[in-house]
Amino acid sequence: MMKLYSGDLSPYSARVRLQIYAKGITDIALERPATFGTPAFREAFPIGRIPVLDIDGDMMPESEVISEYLEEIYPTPRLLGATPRESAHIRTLARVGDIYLMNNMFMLSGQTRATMRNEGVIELLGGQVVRNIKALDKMIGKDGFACCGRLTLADCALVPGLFLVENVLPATGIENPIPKAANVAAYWAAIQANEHAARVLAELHRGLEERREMIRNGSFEKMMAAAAAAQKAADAAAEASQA
Ligand SMILES: N[C@@H](CCC(=O)N[C@@H](CS)C(=O)NCC(=O)O)C(=O)O
Repeated sequence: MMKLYSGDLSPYSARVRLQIYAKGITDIALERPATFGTPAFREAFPIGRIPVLDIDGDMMPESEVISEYLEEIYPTPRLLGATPRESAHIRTLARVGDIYLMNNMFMLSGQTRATMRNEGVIELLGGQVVRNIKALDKMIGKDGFACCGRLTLADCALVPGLFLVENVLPATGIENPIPKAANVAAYWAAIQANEHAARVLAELHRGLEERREMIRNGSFEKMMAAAAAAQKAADAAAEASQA
């Protein structure tokens, strides 16, 4: 049985989970990797990030690559287009969700903690998010879906991206730009009623609450410090063994 290494709060994992739910796939186990955040995880998975699809021991990283692979092996219901041009448009919108929203938001997320705050980083990455929401406003579908009048891989990437913009960006001090982007706001209100989107959004909210509790009680800061120290020691040991 295939496994998807995933986590509630991981937006990239949520993107693949939304695809799995929308396709009705039941033979992929969802698991949080026991070694996530440790040198052992980075040793096993060089990029060191989730999601990873475990195909009987063959490890496939990167959410977009996993999504395209799942589209090929579970072709129905199809979350790409009915024509090559439609598929290209779906992929363009998915890239807005991935590169222009999620990536900037993921890099910004540490900035919500006082110990990490750097105004230059917030201005740079937050400015990109605001600009990209304006771009999305000119591209997004007006019938409750990102495009094509049905759920596609574009929605799979945009839903977790917009979740982060709404719920994490304001904690950096930047106002949520979604309400001022009328088409994005209408899409965002509508897609949350989709049962598959609602399911991943509930998981993302659960993950965010757990993270916020860990930040409040100090255990997140301790966990991050321990992970950084363990990685530094592992890197030093690897360097020494090569010398
Ligand atoms: N480009 C990657 C990004 C994945 C990613 O950044 N995952 C985050 C969680 S959402 C992660 O595992 N971060 C761990 C780390 O940065 O050490 C993808 O599309 O899968």
